Amino acid sequence: MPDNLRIILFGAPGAGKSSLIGALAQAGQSQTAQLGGQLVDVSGGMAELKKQAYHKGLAPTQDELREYPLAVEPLAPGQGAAQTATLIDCSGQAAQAIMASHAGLPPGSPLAQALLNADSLILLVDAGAPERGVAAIGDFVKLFQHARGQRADIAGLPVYLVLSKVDTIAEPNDTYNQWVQRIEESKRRLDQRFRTLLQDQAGLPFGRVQVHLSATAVQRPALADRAAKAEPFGVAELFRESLASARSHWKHREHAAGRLSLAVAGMLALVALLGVLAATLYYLRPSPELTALENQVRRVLPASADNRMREPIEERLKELAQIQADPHFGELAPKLRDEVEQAAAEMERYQKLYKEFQAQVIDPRFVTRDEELDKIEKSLDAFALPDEYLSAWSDTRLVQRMQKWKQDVAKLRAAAKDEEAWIGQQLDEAQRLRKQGGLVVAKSLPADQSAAWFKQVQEYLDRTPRHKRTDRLPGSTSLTYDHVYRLQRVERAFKEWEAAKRGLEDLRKLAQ
Ligand SMILES: Nc1nc2c(ncn2[C@@H]2O[C@H](COP(=O)(O)OP(=O)(O)OP(=O)(O)O)[C@@H](O)[C@H]2O)c(=O)[nH]1
Ligand SMILES: [Mg+2]
Repeated sequence: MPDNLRIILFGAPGAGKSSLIGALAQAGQSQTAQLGGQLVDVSGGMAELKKQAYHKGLAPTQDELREYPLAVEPLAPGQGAAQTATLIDCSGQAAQAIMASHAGLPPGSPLAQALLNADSLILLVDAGAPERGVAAIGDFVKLFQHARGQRADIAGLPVYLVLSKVDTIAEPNDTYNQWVQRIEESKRRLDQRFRTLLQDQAGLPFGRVQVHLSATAVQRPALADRAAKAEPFGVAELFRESLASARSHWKHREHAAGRLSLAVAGMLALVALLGVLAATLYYLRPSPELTALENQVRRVLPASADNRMREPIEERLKELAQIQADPHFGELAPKLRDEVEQAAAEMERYQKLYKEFQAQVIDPRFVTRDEELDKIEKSLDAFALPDEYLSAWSDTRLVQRMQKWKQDVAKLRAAAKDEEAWIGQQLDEAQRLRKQGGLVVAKSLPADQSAAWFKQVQEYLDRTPRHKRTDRLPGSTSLTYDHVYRLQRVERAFKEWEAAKRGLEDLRKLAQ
C-alpha cells in the first residue's frame, strides 16, 4: 500500500483550486458515502480552507506550493486499510508562469518538480471561461507530456480535467436535471476541445497521460426544483476516483520498477555465468510497447460493473479495435485478451440494441394519437434485452430510458383521461346554461334570474383550461401539459368546448 500519494491541483489564478480543497473538507463531513471513507484532515489546513470557501472568502494563494496531508479511513472495520495522501495546492500565478513557458518545464522550479513527482494531477478549468482555460491547460499538458517523455516515466499518469464552478452555468428556472444536462454538455465540449488541442501528440510513446473528465462546484445553485445548498457537487466523487487511480498508478509504477531491477540483477548474474542465456533473457524482458498496450487496455476497460457502458461507447469501441489490431496483442496475458474481447462484444451488442431502440421506439413526447401510445408500449414490451446482461445493464442509459418511457406513456394516458373528464363537466354545464338561456330568450324568467344567467354565462366564457401548457405533469421532469394537450383526443375535446362556448355566445346575443 503506498503510504503517501501525492495529488496536485493545478490551474490558472482563480480557477478554484483552494476552494476545491475546502469543498473536500465539507464533503468529508456530509458526503462520507460518496467519498468512500472518513476524511481525516491531518494538519487542520483543509478545515481552514473550508471556512474561507464557505464563509470568509478566499484570497489568492501566495505560496508557490501548499501541502494538505490527509487520510481516508474505512467507514467500518474490515473495509480495507486507511489511505494517506497529500493534496498539493499551488499559486495560480506560479501555474500561469509554467503554462506560458513554451520552452519546457522550468528546471529548479519547486512546482515543476512537484508536478513531475505527482501520482495524479487535477487540472482545473473555470466553467465560466472554459475556452481560455482549456487552451492554457492544453499547452501545459503538451509541455508536461514532453517532460515526462524525456524521463521515460511509466505511462498512464491519471490526470483529471475538472470543469470547476459549474454552479455558475445554471440558467434561471433550470431544474436539477436540466442543470446536470447542461454540465454534461459543457463537459462534452471541453473534452472535444481538449482532444483537438492534443491531437498532434498522439505519437508520443512514453509519459502519455490518461485524462478523465469531471465537473465540480463548491455549492449547489438555486434551481427550480431545489433550493441552493452549501453542499459540494462532484467533489467527493472526484477525490475518491483520483485517489483510487493514483493508488493503482503508484502500484503499477512500483511493479514496473521492481520488474526492471529483477531483470537487471538476473541478467548480470547470468552474463557472468552464461552469456548466451543472458542475452536471451534480455530479449525476453517485457517490451515498453507491451507495457504501453497493457496500460491502454486498463484505461479502456471498465473498472467496475456499473460503468461498463459508460459513454462514449463509440470511441471506446474504436480503441478496443485498435488494441486488438496491435501487433503485441497476442503477447498479452490470455485473461486480459479475453476481457478485451468480451468487453468489445458486450459494447457492440449494447450499441446495436441502442440503435435499434432509437429506430423502433418513438419518444412519447412526440406523440399525438392514442394508437401511437399503444405502439410505443408494444414496442417497449417487445424490446428484449439479452438475459446475460439484464442485471449488469440496469443503470445504463438504454434501460433507464425504456423504463422512463413506459412510465411516460402511462402518465400521458392518465392525464389525457383526466382532462377529457374535466372538459366533459364543462360541456354539461354549457348544456345546462343553454337550456336556461332558452327561457331567458323567451323572456319567461324573472329579471333577477335572467341577470344571474348573464353573469354565469360571462363567467363561463372567461374560463380557461385548468393548466398552462408549460406546467409540468405532477411527478414528471420531462412531460408538460403541452404534451397532453397535443394528444388528438384532448384536442378534440377542447374543440367541442370551444364550440359550446360559441353556442352560448350566440344565445347571449339573442337574449340581449
Ligand atoms: N460560484 C463559485 N465560485 C467559486 C467556486 N470555486 C471557487 N469559487 C470562487 O472563485 C474565486 C477563486 O477561488 P480560489 O479557490 O481562491 O481559486 P484558486 O485557484 O485557488 O486561485 P489562486 O490561489 O489565485 O491560484 C473565489 O472567489 C471563490 O469564491 C465554485 O465552485 N463556485
Ligand atoms: Mg488558491
